[in-house]
Amino acid sequence: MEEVERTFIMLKPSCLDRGLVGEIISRLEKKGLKIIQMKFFKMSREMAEELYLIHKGKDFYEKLVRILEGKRIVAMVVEGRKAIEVVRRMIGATDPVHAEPGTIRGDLAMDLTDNLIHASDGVESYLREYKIFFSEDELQTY
Ligand code: 3AN
Repeated sequence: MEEVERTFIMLKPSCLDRGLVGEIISRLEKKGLKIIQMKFFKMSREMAEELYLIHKGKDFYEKLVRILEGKRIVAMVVEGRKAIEVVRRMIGATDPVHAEPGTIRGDLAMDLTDNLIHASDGVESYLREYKIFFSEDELQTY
């Protein structure tokens, strides 16, 4: 397949609290993305800080890290044609108020900091982010 790439996705703790894990996985699968790896993690402070490294020092940083620290998340790597762009479009704008209906945040979220889901915004972010959660071995396809 042409331009096949991978992206990293994290379902934030509110997805688990609200029982939205299945709904979101279902949307990704129905779109045609292939789930390469998926795991539950209890997020440490260090993992949260590493994931949101670029936001360190911003006024919402501490709140962002606290939403994740000590809580359970679902981390996954999905694959497909232009997967990074496809998933970002499916997720919608960062602020759920501006996210279009039909997108995950547009349909299912209200809060800006706790906006349900994270996905890599480019190849460089993907390469940095998946390594926080998965080893290269785990991403071999069988
Ligand atoms: P996205 O998740 O859409 O890539 P980023 O990378 O700009 O957005 O921000 C990372 C996370 O930081 C967002 N998912 C959201 O939880 C939080 N965030 C971003 N901007 C704000 C803001 N202005 N106020 C509060 N939280 C924010």
